[in-house]
Amino acid sequence: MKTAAQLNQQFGIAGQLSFRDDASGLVVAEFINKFATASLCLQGAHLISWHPRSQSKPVVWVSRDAKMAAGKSIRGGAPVCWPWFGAHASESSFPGHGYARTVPWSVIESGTEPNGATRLTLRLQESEKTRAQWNHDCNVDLTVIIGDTLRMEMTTENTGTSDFVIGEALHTYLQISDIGKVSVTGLEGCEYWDKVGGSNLRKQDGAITFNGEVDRVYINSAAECVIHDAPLKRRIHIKKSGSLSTVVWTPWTEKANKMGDMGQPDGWREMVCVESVNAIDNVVTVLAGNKHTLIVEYTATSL
Ligand code: TA6
Repeated sequence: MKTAAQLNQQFGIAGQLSFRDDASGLVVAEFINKFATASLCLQGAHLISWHPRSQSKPVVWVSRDAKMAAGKSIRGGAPVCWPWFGAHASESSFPGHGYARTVPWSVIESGTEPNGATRLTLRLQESEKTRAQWNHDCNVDLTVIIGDTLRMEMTTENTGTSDFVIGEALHTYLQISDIGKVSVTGLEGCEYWDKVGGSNLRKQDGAITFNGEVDRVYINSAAECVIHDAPLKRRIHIKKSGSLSTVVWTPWTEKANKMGDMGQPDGWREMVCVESVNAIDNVVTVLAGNKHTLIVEYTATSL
């Protein structure tokens, strides 16, 4: 693993992108430009925060109780779920949502976009540990572009000689005023697996509103979603490609209290997850020698 000093020398961009050694022992990339500020932990290529200058509050939520530690996922931000989503199909001892978010990633490129946004690309570092859970020849890269829009591109390249199937997600936590005062549109009429109280296939009727735990995997939809947040006088647009599932999740009180890191006592009320996913009916077969890319763009607009 490179030190922050080595990364600054090779990939730092004066006045835009720097790397620091966090007290946790992890390395964090700090972004600052005319559009926004953001931070990203190299472990898991985990975007922790994104705050466009046009917005009074950050758009990506991170728990005030979030802990950073080697091998542990961070509560909030945009966790990378890969190479499976949810529980492993057969190995209960394997981590939920895959291992990508808790292993080291290395920086492979940085740069400035023509409009002044800041770009960083990282690659998952394979190890005996990852191979023990996923024994396929592949590269997994994540590119983040920090601007007035946050763009994230996750590419899986099958460098082997046999096809393989992945489940994946950018499991992003969005900052809102209060879960009881927002709605999510874009998924009207869409079928979803309702994970609350089992797993039942249902159809979305109208906008999504929240008055209890919601944990839904919407399937066969490439739709753009919008979070409508009147108290914060904003909408958050979530536009994706290469993804046919969308997960909408709030733990509500009981689950949040059990999790213990959602920002006691009610930090969970200030976030909703709208995740760009390929899961269940929409897992992806990556043919030998081919690539698959999931792209999502987040934009906040003021009302
Ligand atoms: O995406 C929703 C979900 O699968 C929920 O069921 C809940 O488990 C959430 O992810 C958080 O998972 P994590 O492993 O980050 O605690």
